[in-house]
Amino acid sequence: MKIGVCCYPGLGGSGILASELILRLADQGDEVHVLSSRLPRRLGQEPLGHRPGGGSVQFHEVASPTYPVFEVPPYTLALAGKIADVADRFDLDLVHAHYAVPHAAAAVIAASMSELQRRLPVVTTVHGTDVNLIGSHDAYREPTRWALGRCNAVTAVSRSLAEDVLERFGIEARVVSNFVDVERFKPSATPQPPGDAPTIVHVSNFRPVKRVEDVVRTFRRIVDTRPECRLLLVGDGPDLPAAQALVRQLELDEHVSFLGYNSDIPAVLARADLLLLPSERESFGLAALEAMSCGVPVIGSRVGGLPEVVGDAGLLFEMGDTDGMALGALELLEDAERYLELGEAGVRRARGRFHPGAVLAAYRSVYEHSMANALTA
Ligand code: GMT
Repeated sequence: MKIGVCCYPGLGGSGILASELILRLADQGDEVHVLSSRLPRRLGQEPLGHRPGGGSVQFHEVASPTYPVFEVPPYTLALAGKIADVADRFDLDLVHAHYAVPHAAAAVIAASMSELQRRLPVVTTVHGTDVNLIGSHDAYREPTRWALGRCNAVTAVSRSLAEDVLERFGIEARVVSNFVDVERFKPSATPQPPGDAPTIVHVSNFRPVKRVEDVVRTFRRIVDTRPECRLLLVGDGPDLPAAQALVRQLELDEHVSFLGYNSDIPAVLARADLLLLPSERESFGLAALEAMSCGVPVIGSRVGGLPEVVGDAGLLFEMGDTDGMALGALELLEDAERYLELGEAGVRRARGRFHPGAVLAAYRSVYEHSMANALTA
């Protein structure tokens, strides 16, 4: 198949998931054309062009030229133009947009612009805040509803998010969950209970929905009982300064390290003892799945798709219940048997229902249906 994929290039989960999907499609023989404002970070770590399985990955940069009249360059228009151009030049079979705002609208406009002899099918995967936060903002809600309604298929990364799309936009989405690269994210050695100085990790883009300050508060409670614990904060984003200030205020400097984005996340997780994810929203929680795949139990909030992902591989609490999370973490750190059970459950779930093979097959079936229904439309 010849597939165009548009996604955000940063280290957000939607860009990571899109990149992992792109690489796997190409490794199964597909010709994949990536459209984004810059090369997605995850793709930058891999050789592009021809891939071992006979397929290929080509990157097409979407430039939004500025002009003195513009206060903000119109990226959606530039993206639509680029998708239509690539579709016509390479005779694309389909476009897959990741994160609806504004990729779904750009892809739908491109499908109308394209000079292909047939209609270009559009599949959009919604990832979370493109539906229940920014996508529901007055400025974006109606264009997003319009665009999703014109896609040949809409997929959602969890049941919880599919319910949100139905409730907010009246659109049925098929659930195709995210997956994890179980070869990169794996336990370091034979599973062991935490040692004398447990390492707790949080990985995120430090946006307000992640409640990074709750991570620090929860950790403070843990350190009150287990002063030898360490916290590694991985990632970067707007709430980083607030997190740094709270670490100083709660006198945790000696216990906390800020690792930024350039750390080797699979290696950090493989050495971790617990992952903390106390988010306000989480349509899926890719960081939780990555930790589970490494055998690391998750302590988090019971929101959105997190219960579907974590299942019996962690302990979830009411959002904001930092005391509960701290107590849960302390209990697990003390109970080797239960700790190992949760860790094994995580590895089992990651290698079962969240295995790349199963998810890829589901996306292929969505692509085939979309191509068939575009022909009859
Ligand atoms: O929706 C977002 O905030 C951005 C998006 C991203 O690009 O990181 O995150 C969402 O998509 C991820 C991949 O599907 C999910 O793992 C995250 O749970 C989801 N974030 C939220 O729902 C807050």
